[in-house]
Amino acid sequence: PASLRGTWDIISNVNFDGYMSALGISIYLRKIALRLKLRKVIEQQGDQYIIKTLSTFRNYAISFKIGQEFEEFTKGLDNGHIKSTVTWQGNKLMCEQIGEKKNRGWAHWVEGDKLHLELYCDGEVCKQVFKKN
Ligand code: RET
Repeated sequence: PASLRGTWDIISNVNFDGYMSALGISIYLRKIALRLKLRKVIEQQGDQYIIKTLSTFRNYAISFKIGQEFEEFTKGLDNGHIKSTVTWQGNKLMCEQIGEKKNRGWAHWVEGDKLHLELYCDGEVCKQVFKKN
């Protein structure tokens, strides 16, 4: 699959509010989050990845190895403790996040010069698209 590496800036964001509601994020924080221009910075060396979500308000970063479960604390999001595993499913980098919330996870993939991200939680799907910076 195409490399996800690089700096990516958001160009569309559908149902971020529904996803954040499913996470149990307060209306106050959701209003702030909805206004942010998110940036993804993805670093990769072999099977090792770092994915940073950057904004003027708050940043969030995860670091993982493909196929290896890791403990994720979603600090500043819903502050949940989850067990996450990232694998390739075809051309998609998929994460399963096991914890208190049902059907939680995400998928990242590249199509042309765009990075696509779907965020899942409890039946809600948020779709974000980023263009290469
Ligand atoms: C922000 C601002 C504060 C409130 C919320 C946020 C959401 C961040 C999310 C990050 C997802 C990161 C992923 C990384 C994996 O590769 C923007 C920090 C709720 C949803 C999927």
